[in-house]
Amino acid sequence: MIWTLPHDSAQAMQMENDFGAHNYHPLPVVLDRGEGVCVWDLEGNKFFDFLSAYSAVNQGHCHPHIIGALTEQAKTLTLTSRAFYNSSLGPYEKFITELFGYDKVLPMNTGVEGGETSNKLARKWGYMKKGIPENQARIIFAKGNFWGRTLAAISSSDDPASYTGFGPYMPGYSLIPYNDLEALEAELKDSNVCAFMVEPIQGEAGVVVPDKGYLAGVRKLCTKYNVLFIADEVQTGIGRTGKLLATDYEDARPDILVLGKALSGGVFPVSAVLADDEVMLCIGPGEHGSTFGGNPLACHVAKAALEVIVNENLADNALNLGEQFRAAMRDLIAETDLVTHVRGKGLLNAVIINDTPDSSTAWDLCVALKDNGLLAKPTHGNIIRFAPPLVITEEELAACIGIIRKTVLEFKKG
Ligand code: IF1
Repeated sequence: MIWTLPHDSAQAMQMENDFGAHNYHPLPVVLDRGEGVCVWDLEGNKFFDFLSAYSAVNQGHCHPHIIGALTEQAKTLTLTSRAFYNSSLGPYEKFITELFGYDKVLPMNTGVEGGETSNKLARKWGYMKKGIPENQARIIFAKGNFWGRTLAAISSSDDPASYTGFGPYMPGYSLIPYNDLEALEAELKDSNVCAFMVEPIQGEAGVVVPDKGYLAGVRKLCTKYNVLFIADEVQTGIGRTGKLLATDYEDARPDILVLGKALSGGVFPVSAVLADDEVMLCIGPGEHGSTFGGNPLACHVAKAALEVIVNENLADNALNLGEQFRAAMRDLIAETDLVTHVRGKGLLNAVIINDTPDSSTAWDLCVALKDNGLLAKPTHGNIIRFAPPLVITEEELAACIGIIRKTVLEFKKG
């Protein structure tokens, strides 16, 4: 077999089409290099990255502190499996549990494995500590949720594009409307409910921000009915929404915290589930894990990625520049009927396009943005998510706002 370097973007796209599964519909651009807020395609064209690999690259592409940790550890020891101890895992576990304020962490790799782990922990806690009859444990989710592509994750989805054709589905899962405390309380009265899993802001649903007080209300109701509050902060965590965690905005400390994506700065698949002993010790030796979970390389990468967030005050930067971005979008809304609404927190924002969800307008606008040097992608039809790396400067943001304004004001619907 031969490694054929594509000589241009057209050939690279053709190769993906010929030899890769067709499980995505990417924007027609072939990225070849990244640094900070910017990426370059094979022809050397430069783009501002306003997707950040779905909030996995909060620290900016190829951050030197993270790459340094990666390369150093890669030359030392990458993977031992958990059949043995390793000299990196304990220090990392101490570091991350102290940073987020939990007794313990269970290290995994992808965000969805973190979600699966949180569901196993909740069920086990339900049987061992809440006295739920065997195999009767229920977990409640919010409509519009997205926590990955596994059979359990799609079993909790109400998006036909996620679950159609993949049944039968995981039993013991129920859905309620997002941002609805009455609907939540009605479900929690069932003593077989062991957990409520929710995103503090729904990312894939289109950056849906709940009412102020919703998360505190979830916390209060879960405490009242002895149900575990699982916060899926895979996309909203690690500084993205202007605080270290989106649940930090309210008195809403989760019983189980799920992290992923920017936990590694987009350098390596790293996820983590944090909980206190009352929950975490319900899983004993040999009951859960993964080959790569807690590997030395991931420990060093994640520690460096978290150091960047804290030492460079990236949550504060997200808070401040997010305000500037939404203010600029509100000004733009006043000048055109193409854009009707902007919403978000920190640097997790979305703009609503004035067209039907099944129209191609949002997609066409993203292609036009690409042609003008900014990468973004629609989520659910007429909503465009704008989420740059948190290292973006005021000057870079101003330039990007200029590109978005120019593109929107010049855009002619197809
Ligand atoms: C794809 C979406 C975003 C997530 C939340 C868990 C996970 C995700 C809140 C699972 C992953 C990714 C998956 C990726 C695209 C992206 C995505 F469009 F699919 F829905 F961000 F909104 N919780 N989201 O957002 O983490 O297993 O992927 O590491 O599937 O194309 P993962």
